[in-house]
Parts: sequence; C-alpha cells; structure tokens
Amino acid sequence: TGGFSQDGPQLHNPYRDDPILDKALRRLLPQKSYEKVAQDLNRFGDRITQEIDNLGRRADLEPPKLEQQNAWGKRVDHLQVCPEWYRLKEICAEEGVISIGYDENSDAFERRIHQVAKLFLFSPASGLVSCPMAMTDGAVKTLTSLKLYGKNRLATEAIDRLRERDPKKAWTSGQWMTEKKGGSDVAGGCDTYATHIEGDTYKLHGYKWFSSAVDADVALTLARVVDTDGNSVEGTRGLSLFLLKLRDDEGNLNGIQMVRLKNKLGTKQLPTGELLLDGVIAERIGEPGRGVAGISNMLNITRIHNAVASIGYMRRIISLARDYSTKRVVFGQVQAKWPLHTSTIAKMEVETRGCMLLLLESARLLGLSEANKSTPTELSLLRLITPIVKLYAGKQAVPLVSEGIECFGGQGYMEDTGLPGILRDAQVTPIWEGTTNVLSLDVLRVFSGKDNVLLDFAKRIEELLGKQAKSQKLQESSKKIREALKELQVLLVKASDSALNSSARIDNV
Ligand code: MFK
Ligand code: FAD
Repeated sequence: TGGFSQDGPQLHNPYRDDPILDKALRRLLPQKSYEKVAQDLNRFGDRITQEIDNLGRRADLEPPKLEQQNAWGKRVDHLQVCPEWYRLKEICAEEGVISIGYDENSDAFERRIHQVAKLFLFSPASGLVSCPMAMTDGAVKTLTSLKLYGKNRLATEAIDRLRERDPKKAWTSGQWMTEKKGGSDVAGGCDTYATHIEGDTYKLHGYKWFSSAVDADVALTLARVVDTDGNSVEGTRGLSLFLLKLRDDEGNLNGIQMVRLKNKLGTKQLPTGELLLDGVIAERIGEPGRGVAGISNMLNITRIHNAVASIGYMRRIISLARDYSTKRVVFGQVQAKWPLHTSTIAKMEVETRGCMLLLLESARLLGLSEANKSTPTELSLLRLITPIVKLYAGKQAVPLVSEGIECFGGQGYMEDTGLPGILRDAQVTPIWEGTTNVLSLDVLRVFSGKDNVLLDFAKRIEELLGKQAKSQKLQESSKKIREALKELQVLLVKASDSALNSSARIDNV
C-alpha cells in the first residue's frame, strides 16, 4: 500500500502541441514566409521543452533580492537576480524576440506575426523575462515613432541595442509611469519634476512606485518640466517624456535609489521596485507637454505583449490539463473519457482559440502599419483592437487558469507542481498596463474620435465572411452585422459621453 505514484503532466513542444497556431499561420502568411516562420517556431518549441522552461522554473524558485547596504553600512543598492534570469535575457537576444519585430528584410505581414507567435510560445516558460521584453519592444517602438534615430545619441544607441541579437551588446528597457498618487491617472498622479540642464538634458526628482525589471539598462519615464521660476504645468499637458540610462559606464546608479522590492502576490521572479529619483540625468524626447501621447506608443505595444502573456498562460494550463487527463484514472477510466471533464476543457479551448485569433489579427495589423501598408480602416482597427485584446484576454486569463488548476484536483493546489504560480502570475494581467475599466474607457476614447471604427470593423467581417463562403445566408448575416454595428456606433458615442460624465454614486451601488 502507498506505493502508487501518479504520472504528472508533461510539457510538449508548445508549437506542435497547439491545435490552431500552425493552421492560423498558414492562413495568415504567404507560403514562403509561413515555411520560414514554422521552421523557427518548431525548433524554438523544442528549445523551450529542453532548456528554457527549466530556466524559467528556476527563476520562479529563486526570487530577486535587494541588498541596500553592504556589511560596512555603505549604501550599495545591489540587486541580486538569479543567473537563470540573465541567461533567459541572453536567450531572448539570441532568438531575436525583439529584433524579429523590426526586421526590415521580412515581409510586412511576417514580422509582427512571427514575433507574437514566438513570444506566445516563450511567455509561460520565460520566468517573467517576457515583462522586460515587452517594455523593451515598447521602447524601440516609441523611440522610432519619435524619429530619434540619428538625431539623439542616447536614443540612437538605445534603438540599436534594444533590438540587438548579440547578448553581450543587448539592452533592456523599463517603463516608469506609476506613482503613489496614480497609476491609471498618470497625469493626475505625477509628482516627478524635471529641471533643465542644457540642450535636451534634464535632472529628474520624484518617486516611481512600481518599476518592473529594475535590472534594465534604460527606462522611459514621465516628468513635469519646471521653468526657471520654479513653475510647472498641471495635468496631461504638463507631462514630458524622458529617456535615461540606469547606470553609468562604471556601473554606478544614475541618481537612483532602489528603496525596496515589492512584496507581490505573484510575478515573484520579476524584480519590481520602488525607486527614488534623486537627480537622475535624463534626455527629454518628443515635444514638451506631449509625454502621455508619446508613451502611448509604448503602451500600445506592451498591451499586445500583455495579451500574449494572458493567452500564453491559458494555453499552458490547457495543454498540461489535457495531457494529465490521459494519465489520471478516476472512477475506473482516465479523466479524458468522462464527458463532463472533456466539456470543461472544451470550453476553455474555445475561449483560448478566440483570444488567439484576435491576438494574431492585432499582430497582422501592427506589422502592416509599421510597413506603411495599412489602409485607413486597418489603422483604426489596430487602435481599437489593441485595448480590446488586452482587456479581454487579461480578464479571461484569471478564471480560465483557475478552472485549469481545478482540472488537477488537489494537486493543482500544490506549490511543487508549479501550477499555482501560473494562477498568481495570470492575476496581474488584468491589472498592469491599464486595468480593464481604464482600457474600456480607452475603447470609448477611440469611438469618440472621428473615425467610423465600428463600420470599419463591419467591413473587415464582411471581407472575412466573403473569403469563407459566398453563400446568400452569410451575405445576409454580414449585412445585419453592419446595420447592428452602425446602431452600436451611435450608442457607444452616447455611452462614452455618459461614462465620462456619469452621475453614478458609490453609495447607490
Ligand atoms: C508580460 C507582458 C506584459 C508586460 C507588462 C510590463 C510591466 C508592467 C508595466 C506597467 O504596468 S506600466 C504602467 C502602465 N500604465 C498604464 O497603462 C496607464 C493606464 N492609464 C491610461 O492608459 C490612461 O488612459 C491614460 C494615462 C493614457 C490617460 O491619461 P490622460 O492624461 O487622461 O490622457 P488623455 O488626455 O486622454 O490623452 C492624452 C493624449 O494621449 C491624447 O492624444 P492627443 O493629445 O493627440 O489628443 C490621446 O489620444 C493619447 N492617447 C492616450 N491613450 C492612447 C493615446 N494614443 C494612442 N493610444 C493610446 N492607447
Ligand atoms: P488605480 O488607478 O488607483 O485604480 C484602482 C481601481 O480604480 C481599478 O480598479 C481601476 O480600474 C479603477 N479606476 C481607475 N480609474 C477609473 C475610471 N476613470 N473609471 C473607472 N474605474 C477606474 N507601473 C509602471 O509604471 N511600471 C511598471 O514597471 C509597473 N510594474 C508593475 C508590476 C506589478 C506586479 C504591478 C501589480 C503593477 C505594476 N505597475 C507598473 C503599476 C500598474 O500599471 C498600475 O498598478 C495600474 O496601472 C493601476 O494603477 P493603480 O495601481 O494606481 O490603480
């Protein structure tokens, strides 16, 4: 008695194991691109099961520490991160997880679709190195959108190094927006001030309340410029965007004090710190007073990465649960033979597939826009889909991963299976990069703009339906969808007015 031991779930090559990714890529990419991308993802999938997943797990088990003072009382702010974290960052450079997205030799469709698919495989195995990768990608996007290449020395070096494939030269970036008074309301909460030194160089003083991956080389941040009389402008219009290096060439921190690391529910692998900016030398990038609009370039990229992470967690838990269901015997037969269990997994599968297809559509639209090949419709759809895919996938990830954990019974609750960590990490995806409600307001911001976004969306549905079949019934459906969306557009514009000026009161709720 007591000699039985249950076989645990096995991680398979996540590319070959995914029921729709390969099919979707075949549909989205021209044949030649498809073959190149599929070969890379297939190889990378093997590297994940053989090497990367173990590194990610080690990072999970060895969270970072901050040594503020050395034994002699000297302030050192030494961040200790496990060797696996650094190895994972090197692998990201080698594998080109950022550079693929900017590869001008690839087809416009291919770049971002390839990158997003690769990040999707990497994310749940990444020990949260996916987080600095998201911010690094967002920084490249912001610096290139502001057309700083060749114009600003630090920005030019950053653009090259943030998408570098040589791990010895590659940099990563942080994104310091949130302050104690506000994370959603960045402009209302920002108490960081910038005093001019010369040219575009300023000195920053302030306190950044949440700063993830503080082992970064550079960061983008927001601050209010103070004029020579000591005055600054309140609100959004007062915020400018800055680029800074965290350390000088000798490794000394650039006027930054690491006050403490956050004690978090999950994402424990990731060093998230509170930073005191005490005379940080930084370069103002973009026009003065256009900081929020400037950093929105970063937000729109990191929001797509956030959707990648959310759907990555969903896919990971489903594939482990599916594998386990062929091994665990309950009431005389394997779980997989019980219809109710299969139906539970099927519901999770449908949700995940839907999210995945929306994510790939956002990657397709992003790649097109960056290659200057978008129609106006495609541009407005990209703007609309980005907050939607972030908010929807982030929101779904938590209950879906929770359901997935239940598929393992009591073992799903056991730390040494590695399963509970997936749920804890998934819980951050609806919060950071804009909470669900704040992103819902961003969707309304899009609707209240001038574009007829919903009609554009209807056109895209018609296009897709038209590709699938020319039947009378489908054409009628697409006409109905178009009419319904027209009405919805009117309602949404009204809704956005009332959401922004609502008289709802918490004591009536
Ligand atoms: C693992 C993968 C994920 C990795 C995650 C990385 C680690 C986590 C890092 C973070 O969490 S970083 C912090 C993220 N913080 C947020 O996401 C903040 C959420 N709040 C918002 O997004 C608010 O909507 C916002 C701060 C933008 C509101 O600020 P304001 O000052 O009320 O903005 P306003 O006045 O509406 O807009 C200012 C300009 O920005 C406008 O342009 P114009 O001046 O030209 O009209 C807007 O159109 C523009 N804008 C705002 N959001 C935009 C945008 N433009 C394009 N895209 C957007 N999303
Ligand atoms: P609040 O803005 O106070 O929001 C509280 C609640 O109010 C939310 O439910 C929100 O939806 C709601 N709310 C706010 N405004 C509205 C509105 N107008 N209408 C309706 N509801 C509203 N930030 C960084 O800048 N850089 C980082 O690297 C970083 N890393 C992070 C890492 C972790 C692990 C976590 C948890 C957070 C990190 N953040 C980072 C901060 C994160 O982006 C913010 O916590 C987030 O944007 C929410 O801001 P807040 O915490 O100030 O919440």
